[in-house]
Amino acid sequence: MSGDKKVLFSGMQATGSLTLGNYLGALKNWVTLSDEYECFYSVVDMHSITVRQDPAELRKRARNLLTLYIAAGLDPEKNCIYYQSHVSGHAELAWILNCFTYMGELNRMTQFKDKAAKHADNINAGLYTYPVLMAADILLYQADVVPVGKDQLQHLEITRDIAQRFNGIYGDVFTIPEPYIGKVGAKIMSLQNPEKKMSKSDENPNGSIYLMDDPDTVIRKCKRAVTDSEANIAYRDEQPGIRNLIDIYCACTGKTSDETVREFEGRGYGEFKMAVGEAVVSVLKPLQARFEELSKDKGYIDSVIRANGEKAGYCAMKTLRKVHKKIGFPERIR
Ligand code: ATP
Ligand code: LTN
Repeated sequence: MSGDKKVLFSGMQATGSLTLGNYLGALKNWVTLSDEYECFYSVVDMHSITVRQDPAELRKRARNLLTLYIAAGLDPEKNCIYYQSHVSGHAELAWILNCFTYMGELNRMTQFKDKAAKHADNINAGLYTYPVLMAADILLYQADVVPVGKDQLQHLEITRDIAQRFNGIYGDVFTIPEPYIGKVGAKIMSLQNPEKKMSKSDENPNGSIYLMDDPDTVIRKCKRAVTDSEANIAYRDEQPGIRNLIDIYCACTGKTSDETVREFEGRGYGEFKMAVGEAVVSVLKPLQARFEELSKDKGYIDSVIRANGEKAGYCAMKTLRKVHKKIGFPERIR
């Protein structure tokens, strides 16, 4: 936003415990991209309250998530790691963009339909306009690129539509963002149902590997992963369970699916599952150690929160001022 580098924005909700899917599909790519772009990584706590949260729990999870961003390798000196709720510009821009979004567009959002079905007793307006807040997050920082898992593509598409509509009326105000989908790990599936994505809100804890799971739990979950009766380790649609395990193995080891299939040719599922479990443990162990260490350093985390919150607020104001002017809000008298 300020230098020559292109801008990257992404965020994660502070709901539930992060899964291996969140790590391989999102966080890991964030780290890879962080040198190339000027990055904003937000803990999107305002998105979390679209479903009911326990306040103490939300606060704790938000802090853990912010700490985890750093533990995963994001340097808070180089990347703006902050809480969405600390920058009021998100809510302000979201309101404005609400007035440039059609109900017809929001009605098509599959995440809304899924979550409305799951929380039938609390289908609130925030849940419905969630994609507009997400658009505001991205457009506020004039992001060029937004790394997300495949499930978020529809929200990126609506963000682009809203930005183009706004620009069409007022001239070039917003950068039109592009999604960035990683090559491996873009959609990690549940270990118990390989047709369903691994999710932190899954009721069955055996379907997801959590980033804080201990090695025994990881190995046990991998061993119990649902596969098939083909007794053949191949990367194909007809064997979604095995394909998912290959994806996980590749994302953890950096190997390709062809290499993996060759490596395990003629070997049994039990042996392969064990190798997948070990590969996952080797990724999670250093991450957990770093997280523990950082969690103890309250002063350091607080300083990151303060400095980066201010930086994000400053960048957000720049865009907001431009937007206010374009839409005809009266100038502030200083
Ligand atoms: P929930 O199921 O509670 O809605 P979630 O696990 O889908 O949560 P989000 O906070 O919505 O998590 O997602 C954070 C990021 O992780 C997003 O970029 C999302 O695309 C990515 N992601 C989530 N689940 C997976 C998955 N199974 N595979 C790959 N990427 C994922
Ligand atoms: N909707 C996303 C989280 C999210 C996000 C964003 C991701 C909110 N704002 C901006 C990328 C950019 C989710 O549920 N995973």
